[in-house]
Amino acid sequence: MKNSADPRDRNYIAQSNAPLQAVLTSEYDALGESLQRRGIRIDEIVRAVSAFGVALPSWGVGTGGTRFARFAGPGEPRNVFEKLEDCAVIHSLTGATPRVSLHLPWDRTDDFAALREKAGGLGLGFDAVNSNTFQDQANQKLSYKFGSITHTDPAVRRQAIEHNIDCIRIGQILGSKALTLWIGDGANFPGQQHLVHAFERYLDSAAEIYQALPADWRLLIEHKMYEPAFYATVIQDWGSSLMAAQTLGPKAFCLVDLGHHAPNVNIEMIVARLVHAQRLGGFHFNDSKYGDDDLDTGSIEPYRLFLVFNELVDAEKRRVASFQPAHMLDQSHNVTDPIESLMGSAIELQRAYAQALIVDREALSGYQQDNDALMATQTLKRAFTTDVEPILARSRLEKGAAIDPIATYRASGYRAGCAARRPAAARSGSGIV
Ligand code: RM4
Ligand code: MN
Ligand code: MN
Repeated sequence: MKNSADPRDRNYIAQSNAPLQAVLTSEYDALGESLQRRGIRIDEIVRAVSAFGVALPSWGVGTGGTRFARFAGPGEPRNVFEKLEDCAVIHSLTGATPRVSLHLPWDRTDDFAALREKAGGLGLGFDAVNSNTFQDQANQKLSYKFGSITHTDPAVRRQAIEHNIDCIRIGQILGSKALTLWIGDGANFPGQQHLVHAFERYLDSAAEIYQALPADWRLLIEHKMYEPAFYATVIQDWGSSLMAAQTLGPKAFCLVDLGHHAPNVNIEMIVARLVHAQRLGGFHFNDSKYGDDDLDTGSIEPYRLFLVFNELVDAEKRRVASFQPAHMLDQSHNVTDPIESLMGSAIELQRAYAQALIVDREALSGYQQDNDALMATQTLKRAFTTDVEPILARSRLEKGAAIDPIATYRASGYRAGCAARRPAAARSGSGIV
């Protein structure tokens, strides 16, 4: 195929889809018949999947790094405008990523109104804005080395609070409706920090940020078990997060980053608890094997992802009050083309969602009632092992997106074009981005 097409061009996508359509139709029809026998209407699942969207992390379109090194990829975006262009490619090809979540000050520009306009022109909107008080920026007055909004020095706390309020103001220009608050504050040594007082300082500072929220905004409190603090992190678990949300008020919610728990923790159960408390505010999707928190969604534990979605669909069907969790990706791509990883991840989320939608919930609840553990678990497995790819592909086709997004992207030659257009800028050699 030609190697210099615009992957966002509808005609190019349609041309790429053409040879794949006959096979898709026959696979879709076969799946439709099989689901029909299970009492499920395939077009309803397609409709629900089509309505599902996940926000892209602006920091995810650049190549990530580890503490050891960062191996830059060709044609990386050099500023937030170029990041949006890559995000638009992902959305055009998958139809699944209509919004972008910005990280400040990484995405700072002197014209946020222009940025909003640029996004609108690319068919993108903005999800939650993320503040950053886990690094020092050039020309920053006070250091966050020993913490930010929980620092022992009130002047550092003030600076970090003001930064968060600034993020809200920027978010308002962009049309965001939430601020995600993740802090790296904590201790590396027993005794380093007064564990109770640090949490109290968090509550006081977060209350000031909360006060600055517009009426229709949410504060999303993100917990993380460890890193950069290795002994005790101030908001290290969903218990601390929930306590903070409940203390702050009705606009405060908990954000679950899938990679921020101890190994083997039952994340779907945390989700269920937060649903019960009506404080599940959103997700940072990714996957993790050991202590990492930024691998591609569904790449390690797809069944766990499905079980999380099983709880979400359950809550959706029960019409739980104020249940509208934000879906966002939070990944770092060290060895893949970030555009490909993000497309694959968005599709994995849709897959888990579709699988959760075809769970026979009536049967499941009967088995639960009768304590039939085996049949209950098989009911979930039956949905999980159903190949729903034709549903996902059909949804993309109907939206004018690509039946095979990664192949269509590769054939377009977009990355090589970026490499030519975007000569590498000097960047730091380590860290997450
Ligand atoms: C943290 C956390 C935050 C993200 C930073 C970059 O581990 O997941 O959500 O903003 O990384
Ligand atoms: Mn996160
Ligand atoms: Mn993380």
